Amino acid sequence: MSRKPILHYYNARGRMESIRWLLATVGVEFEEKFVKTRAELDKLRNDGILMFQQVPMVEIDGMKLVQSRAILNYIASKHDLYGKDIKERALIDMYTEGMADLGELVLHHPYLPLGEQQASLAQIKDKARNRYFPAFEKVRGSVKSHRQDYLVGNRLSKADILLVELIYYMEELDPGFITSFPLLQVILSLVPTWFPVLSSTSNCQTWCSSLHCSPPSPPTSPHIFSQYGNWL
Ligand SMILES: N[C@@H](CCC(=O)N[C@@H](CS)C(=O)NCC(=O)O)C(=O)O
Repeated sequence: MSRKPILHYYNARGRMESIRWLLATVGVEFEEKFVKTRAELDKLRNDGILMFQQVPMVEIDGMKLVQSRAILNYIASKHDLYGKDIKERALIDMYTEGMADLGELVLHHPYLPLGEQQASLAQIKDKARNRYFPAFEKVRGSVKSHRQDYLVGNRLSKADILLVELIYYMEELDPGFITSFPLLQVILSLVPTWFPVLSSTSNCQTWCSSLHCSPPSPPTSPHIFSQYGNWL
């Protein structure tokens, strides 16, 4: 039996959270080793296991993978969340790169000096409302006319999962945000049907507790990045 993946990152969402979402969705249990101090990060670096001296790092299938997108792609390929052919894969990449562009703004927002946060929040809301989510709503509209429940093709892909993650972040930053995008709002109600792992209560608890936010309801806890100060 293969070992559980081990996730090395801060006790925060950050660049690891999407990886947690994919693993949790496909029902793969994982261990977390939180990097709690600068000295712990330096130790990982000095041990030579962080190729670019950065986390996330995931020990999986005998590899020590870094670069969050490479890790996501590996998990998506392994668990059939990456489309049925290269055209579907191109669409999945195109959509998830858009999500990542918006996600970068969301990721950096809590680290900004307080004086810059208001402008950053306004920029995030503007780009989400006027650039990224209208585009995803349009995709959703076109697939809905084909009576499909997924962004790409006729099966769940990492694009669906990462979109749901992003919706939760936007709801946290801009409560009620998703009501402006009714077709995307429907996706939230479909989440339990996508994830059979959610159908039993115990699995649901495992799934939810393995994530820093708690689907299927939007997260409400304060953002935990703040406790890591400026050594990240
Ligand atoms: N492109 C990398 C970026 C990784 C990254 O920026 N990691 C940060 C934490 S979120 C880090 O390790 N920063 C310390 C450093 O760059 O020295 C990825 O997506 O994994």
